[in-house]
Parts: sequence; structure tokens; C-alpha cells
Amino acid sequence: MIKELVKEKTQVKVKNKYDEPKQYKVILLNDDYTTMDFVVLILITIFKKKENEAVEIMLKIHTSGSAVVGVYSFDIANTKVKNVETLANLNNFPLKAIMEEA
Ligand code: TYC
Repeated sequence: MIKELVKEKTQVKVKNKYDEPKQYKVILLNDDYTTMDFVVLILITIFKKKENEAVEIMLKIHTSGSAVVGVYSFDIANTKVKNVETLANLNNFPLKAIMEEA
């Protein structure tokens, strides 16, 4: 009897009360007008890449059209997308970043 009770109790599966917060990919898009130097600067300043990695990512976007440049919580991803837009607009470049659920 006690053995059965213990077995029953230990077999109850406990579901996590809270789901993990969603994560979002920030994707930088290629275009024909933004300079390569400006994209590298964006990758270093906003996405905290080292210069050699920033150059590699920029070339990947240039040749393949886009690249994931980071994965963040909603608010951080959203702020980075807006910061790219603001800096691009100030410098008259059409550079765009978008976000997608990871
Ligand atoms: N294609 C641009 C050029 O030839 C360079 C570029 C790279 C632009 C990456 C945007 O996200 C980008 N000047």
C-alpha cells in the first residue's frame, strides 16, 4: 500500500510553471548602396563583433543576401533593429535589419 503510494507520487510529472522566454534572431539584409565599411561598423558597434568576424559576416551578407547577426530577447532584438535603422537613416544608407522568432 505505502509502496504503491510512493510509486504514484514519484511518477507524477511536474511541468515547468513558466515557459522559457522567446528568443529572436536579428537578420541583416544586403542592399546595393550601403558601403561595406558602414556595415562592418554596425556589426562592431551594435552587434559587438570583433573586426575580423564583422568583415566575414558582412561578406556573407553581400554574397548570400542576409545573415543572422545575433539572437536576443524581444526587447533587445527590437532595440538593435531600431538602432540599425536610425544609424542607417542618419547616414543616408538603406541598410535594414529584421527580426524573426528563433
Ligand atoms: N552590397 C553592399 C555593397 O556592395 C555591401 C553590403 C553588405 C550592404 C552587407 C549591406 O548588409 C549589407 N556596397
